[in-house]
Amino acid sequence: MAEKQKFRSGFVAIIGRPNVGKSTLLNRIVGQKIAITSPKPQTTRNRILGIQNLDHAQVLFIDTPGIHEAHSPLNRYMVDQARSACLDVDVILWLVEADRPVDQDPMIPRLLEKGKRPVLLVINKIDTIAKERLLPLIDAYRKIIPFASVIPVSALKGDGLERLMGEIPALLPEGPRYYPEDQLTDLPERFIVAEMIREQILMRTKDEVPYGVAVLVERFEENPARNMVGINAVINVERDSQKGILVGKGGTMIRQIGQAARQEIERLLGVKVHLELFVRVQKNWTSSGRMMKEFGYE
Ligand SMILES: Nc1nc2c(ncn2[C@@H]2O[C@H](COP(=O)(O)OP(=O)(O)OP(=O)(O)O)[C@@H](O)[C@H]2O)c(=O)[nH]1
Ligand SMILES: [Mg+2]
Repeated sequence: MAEKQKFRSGFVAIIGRPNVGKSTLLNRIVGQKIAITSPKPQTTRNRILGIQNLDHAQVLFIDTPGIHEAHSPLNRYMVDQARSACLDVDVILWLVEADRPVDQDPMIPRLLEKGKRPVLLVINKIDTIAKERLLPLIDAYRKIIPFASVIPVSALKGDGLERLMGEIPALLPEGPRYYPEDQLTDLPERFIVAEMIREQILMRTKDEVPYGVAVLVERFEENPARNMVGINAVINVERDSQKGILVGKGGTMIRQIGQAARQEIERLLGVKVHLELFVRVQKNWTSSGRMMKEFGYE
């Protein structure tokens, strides 16, 4: 008679350079949009937990900000989030892009060697390259550090994910189901709402504007009788010029952001949403520890 399969659980960090597709992968795995994504680097600023519930395992994925040379306090905070995530997890997924040469920067390999955890190299965006370019790339990466596995995927299209998912549970320790089976994250709804507003700003602005924005939900009021939620959020920017851009001519930009964000939030919450946005200038907040803390980057 077959022995009953042991239940396994543990943490898996998803790390890599900015923009390689970490958050896209997390959303794919969990099957719901938890983390915002964008074509711009440095989209994710916090650690984001995504829970995958299987019959025989519960895998706790941690999406992290992209690792980069950080100069401002906000950027240092972001990189710290990623670094510390590597220290107390059971498995690390190092995500790289198939359409780029091997990253020669030793920052990530050094971090991985420190962690002493099994590392899976996940080569993402294979939908963008010809198949024959893959093998030389894998060989080149294998020269950097040893990997438990190398798995080519397309987080966008879903290719290779079954293999990736199949390999992870065996690398986790025996353990309990830490979260109820229907829970997909530990993030408060307010946080995800603020992120969805920031995502719309990332999609519509350029240059330094996306990097100078912090969104804070100040009111989140459920009205069950009318089956709706009222939300007030403040978009904090660093400079008057950024406020001008976000408000737009006659308020067109802020209206567009609000409309698009509201639709996303309604999908998330499953109820009608009344969303009001305010733009406020908080001079140079990305350099102020006090203001960063206030905006949730502590
Ligand atoms: N073609 C292609 N594009 C992808 C794939 N995965 C992600 N992308 C795109 O890559 C861009 C960055 O994706 P994100 O998931 O935001 O990347 P990230 O690594 O979380 O970025 P940061 O949070 O800034 O570190 C987005 O435009 C995604 O649509 C993929 O498999 N194929
Ligand atoms: Mg991200």
